[in-house]
Amino acid sequence: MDFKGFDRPGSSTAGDTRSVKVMIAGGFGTGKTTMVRAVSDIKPLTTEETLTQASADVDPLIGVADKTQTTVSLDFGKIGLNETLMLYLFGTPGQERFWFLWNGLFKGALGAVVLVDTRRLASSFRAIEEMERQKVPFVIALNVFPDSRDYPVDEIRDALDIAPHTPVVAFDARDPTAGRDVLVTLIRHLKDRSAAALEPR
Ligand SMILES: Nc1nc2c(ncn2[C@@H]2O[C@H](COP(=O)(O)OP(=O)(O)OP(=O)(O)O)[C@@H](O)[C@H]2O)c(=O)[nH]1
Ligand SMILES: [Mg+2]
Repeated sequence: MDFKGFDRPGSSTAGDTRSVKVMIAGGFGTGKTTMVRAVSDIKPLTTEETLTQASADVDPLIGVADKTQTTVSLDFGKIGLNETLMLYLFGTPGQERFWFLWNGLFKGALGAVVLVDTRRLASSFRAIEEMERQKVPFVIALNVFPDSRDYPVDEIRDALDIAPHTPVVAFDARDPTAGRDVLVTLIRHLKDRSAAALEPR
């Protein structure tokens, strides 16, 4: 993928390789850590702790009942999309009590993947608001679970109240190839946006 003319904060070039910071965001238990683990070329850094009963009321486990761990700080992974483009992946914590960490984490991010579990759409509202507030371009990745319903994309778009140009793709966070495809969609979206910004008005 050609990445010329893509100079913005959040990307740096060393030799022929461009490094880009990408956030993996989304609501509690939507599969952020799972995605970073699946796609990372290196053994990812994760900061997971055992889920406590104290969080059960604020972050219900509907649909992810066998979940035992939650991210308390961040996930970190790295993936080379091709010989010249390296993505540094920063997974955010999903539990509300750790959201105060988001500000620092987003610094210098070029784009984000927002994971959504369609069985619990509302859990990702706050992440989407945060992308819009911090002006980080994003794609929506629907993490499909066995009992997820197959909603038309337009319905999802309406429910999430996102702009028509924001890509929405469905995938399985456990599948490295599918996760990689989501990241390619994000990079294409970033390129389209920067091309559009350069067009005369
Ligand atoms: N069936 C299925 N299970 C998944 C999938 N992705 C994640 N899981 C499971 O769902 C649970 C949640 O995944 P995590 O990766 O911990 O989610 P997270 O978004 O990092 O969660 P927090 O850090 O607590 O916000 C785990 O038990 C995973 O094994 C998926 O695509 N399909
Ligand atoms: Mg996590």
